[in-house]
Amino acid sequence: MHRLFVALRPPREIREHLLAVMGGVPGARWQDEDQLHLTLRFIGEVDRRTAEDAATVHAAPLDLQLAGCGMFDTRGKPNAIWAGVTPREPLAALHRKVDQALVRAGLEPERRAYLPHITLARLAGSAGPADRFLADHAALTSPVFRIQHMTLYESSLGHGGAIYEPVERYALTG
Ligand code: 3AM
Repeated sequence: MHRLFVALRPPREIREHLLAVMGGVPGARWQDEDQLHLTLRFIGEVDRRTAEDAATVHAAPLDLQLAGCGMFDTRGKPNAIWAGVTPREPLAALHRKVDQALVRAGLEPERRAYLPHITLARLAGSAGPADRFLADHAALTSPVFRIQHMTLYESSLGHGGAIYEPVERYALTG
């Protein structure tokens, strides 16, 4: 099964910084370097042309910074640890642009609140507590990094979890 999403790929030094903080949560499945991304909008199973049209939005480059960590849960059960990214507003604006383009193409609008983040680990039910990790990295930060492209990714399931393959890059040229 192939699913599409639009994301930002953090630069190498930021990926290395994130890889270096990973660890210390028993049973967590930490993301590989290849998997690290900041999702702008999950698209799902649509034809490639529709996704490509939606990703062709006019937007300026973004200057971003890592900002703390958090956790997602489903019905009270933690399922992911993530790194926050700031400033949120330009990311949310880009999310809305891509969302609006998808709606114009006939897709349903995103109904979930958008929280910009980079997933660091997936947690199965058997994973140990992440409180210590979150406390240790509550002040996670980084130098400012510039993002000049959006990437259309295809997600498929491999043996070791999701495989995210970049299929197209779009320049953020303002
Ligand atoms: O960027 P992260 O890792 O937080 O969880 C999926 C992953 O999020 C999410 O899209 C990203 C790339 O797969 N995702 C998967 N299915 C989704 C759905 N139906 C979804 N997001 C929203 N709705």
